[in-house]
Amino acid sequence: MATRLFPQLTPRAARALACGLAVVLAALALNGDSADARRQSERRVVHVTAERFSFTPSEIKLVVGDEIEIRLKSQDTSHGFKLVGTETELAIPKRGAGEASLIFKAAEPGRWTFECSRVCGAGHNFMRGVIIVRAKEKSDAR
Ligand SMILES: [Cu+2]
Repeated sequence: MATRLFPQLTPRAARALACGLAVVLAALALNGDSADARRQSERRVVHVTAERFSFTPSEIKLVVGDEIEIRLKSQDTSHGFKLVGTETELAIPKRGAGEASLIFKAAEPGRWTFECSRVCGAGHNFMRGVIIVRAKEKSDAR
């Protein structure tokens, strides 16, 4: 009897254990998914002010997977925003004439320089900033 019972119990116990593991793994995966979804739905808006001859902030720090909206406005004359090495370039209207906006997706780690693309005066060539994207770490999981 014992020899028949034992082999019957073992697969059931194994199945129960496997089920428990699967549930834990599924819960982990779900947490990861919902955290990502939450980050996407709460797309951060970064306000950047352009002014002779700087951008404020001039450094934007992101983590891979982040997606932000950059809203640019000027405190004086019209400026431009060019993401060096890309096709991205837009005009920033002069003060009081509205904002320019773009979406930036941090797909991979790296540094992206941006600069003013509209000659705005003597310090125009120094008018730049950088977007720094670092790799996602386990401690970033929320
Ligand atoms: Cu300029």
